[in-house]
Amino acid sequence: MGIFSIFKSKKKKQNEKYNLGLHKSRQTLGSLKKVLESNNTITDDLYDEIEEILIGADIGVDTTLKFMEILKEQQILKNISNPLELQEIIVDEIFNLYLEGEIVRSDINYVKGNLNVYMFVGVNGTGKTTSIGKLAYKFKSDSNKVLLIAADTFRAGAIEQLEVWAKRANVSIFKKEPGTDPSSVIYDGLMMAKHEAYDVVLIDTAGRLHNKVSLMNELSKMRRVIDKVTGKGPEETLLVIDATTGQNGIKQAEIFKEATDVTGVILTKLDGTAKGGIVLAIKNLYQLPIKFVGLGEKITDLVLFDIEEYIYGLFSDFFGG
Ligand SMILES: Nc1nc2c(ncn2[C@@H]2O[C@H](COP(=O)(O)OP(=O)(O)OP(=O)(O)O)[C@@H](O)[C@H]2O)c(=O)[nH]1
Ligand SMILES: [Mg+2]
Repeated sequence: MGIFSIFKSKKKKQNEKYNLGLHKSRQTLGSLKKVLESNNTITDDLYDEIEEILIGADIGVDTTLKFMEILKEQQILKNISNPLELQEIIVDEIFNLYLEGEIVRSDINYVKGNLNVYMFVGVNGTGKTTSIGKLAYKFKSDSNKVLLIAADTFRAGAIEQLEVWAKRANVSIFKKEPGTDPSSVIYDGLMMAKHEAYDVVLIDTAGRLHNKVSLMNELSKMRRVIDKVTGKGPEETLLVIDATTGQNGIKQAEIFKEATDVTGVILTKLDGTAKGGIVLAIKNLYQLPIKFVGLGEKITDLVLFDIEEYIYGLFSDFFGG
């Protein structure tokens, strides 16, 4: 049974955060339903319209073309002539496309009783600091002792911004003077975390993109420091990507992926875009799991990525939702 039938038969209850956070994207992809309804037969024109909507939702040209091939294949295979029956194939195949031969685990690497270190990287303004604040709150709510390390010593105001989040989440922060070498802040912060038996350390880094070589050098220096203090690398290095920046934005983030060992993606501002298809583009482009999505600006608006909730949120009108 495909995911479509499961949703349909279970009359799945909608996750409110996904429902609200995806309302803009639902308007774009939701127009698929109207297009399917307004056609009596399946024609090349209908396929062109579907393709246009998917590209407009930022699924990415390559992924869309791949998807369209699958859709046409399945239509022939299943002998479908009523356009509305394509709904089921669309939903099932988007699901399959995301899962394709992949690490789909979206939960975060975490070992109770250990010092768990998470590093956040990405282009400036993508939502690194905000996501750290939200995650700190999550970890704290799960009874962890949490420390934020202010290793963005570059941008004016960055340390203060992290302090505000530390207060909101009611967690500790380790900071030094602006302009200090980020690796030395990380070293001292981690030493403190080790001695004071913290469970979780979240490291904020600067988002500037100067040039690739110096970015690489700086990020590998940070990792060496983490290795040295903890005897292992970070549990996760999370690449933070802004969903509203579209295909160009995600291309920029590629530099970070090349510069360091990224283990997963946090996709922020999904609530601010009608182009929620970017989830599939990232998967296709980076072959990285999306671990969390930002669905708003409140401290509780960062949720574990769940492909089923995502697809249900996008296509709820297919299910009469
Ligand atoms: N609507 C919405 N806004 C978000 C989300 N995540 C972050 N933002 C906003 O995005 C803006 C930038 O966020 P920051 O956390 O400062 O981004 P950053 O990556 O730390 O930026 P730099 O430190 O300059 O590199 C802020 O105004 C946040 O409120 C989200 O999921 N939804
Ligand atoms: Mg920041």
